[in-house]
Amino acid sequence: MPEFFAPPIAPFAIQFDAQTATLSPEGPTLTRRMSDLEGLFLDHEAWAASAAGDNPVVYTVVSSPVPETDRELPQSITTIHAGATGGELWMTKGHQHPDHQGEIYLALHGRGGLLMFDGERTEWLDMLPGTIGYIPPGWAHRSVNVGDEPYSFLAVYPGVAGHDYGWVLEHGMGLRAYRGADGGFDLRPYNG
Ligand code: PAN
Ligand code: ZN
Repeated sequence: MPEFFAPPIAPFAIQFDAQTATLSPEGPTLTRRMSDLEGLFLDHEAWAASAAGDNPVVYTVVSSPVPETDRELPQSITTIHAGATGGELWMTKGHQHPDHQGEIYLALHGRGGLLMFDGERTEWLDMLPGTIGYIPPGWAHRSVNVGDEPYSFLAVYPGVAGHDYGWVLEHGMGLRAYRGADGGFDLRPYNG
């Protein structure tokens, strides 16, 4: 393991390419396939058929080598492929940060949306290359690819943040995004 993985780490530069959505050096990459997204799409049968079929990669998350520890500021690039399951656009699982930490996203490539839910209020931000989306403390967040090519964004978050995925399974996200007419998309209530 390179020395800079262990805190405290020394200053260093990361080469960042917005077009290819890559970081160098890079840390671990997480790959989420359809089978990893159980309970998230409203159309469970469509999800199950896809997960049991070709089980496509829905998104990947490549991390920088900054550790997820207190006082560090790790970064990652998420790339969500274009697609829909039961009409619902491909998306990340979505999570809440347990101690209500804030986060910023910078859209890099493609067309996306940043859905946020604080348990009562829902917000949707259109994310086009160059858009910074601010996620205030206490807002669960999920990203959606609303286009027909991969959607990539950079995330920067406190290393102490942690990821609570159970919160979204319990509370939902307020809205869901569906493929619409003429290349657009529709936002509908979470439960149908
Ligand atoms: C992002 C997300 C990333 C994947 O780096 O973790 O987009 O989404 P899920 O974690 O919901 O699967 C972030 O918000 N980090 O805090
Ligand atoms: Zn987050």
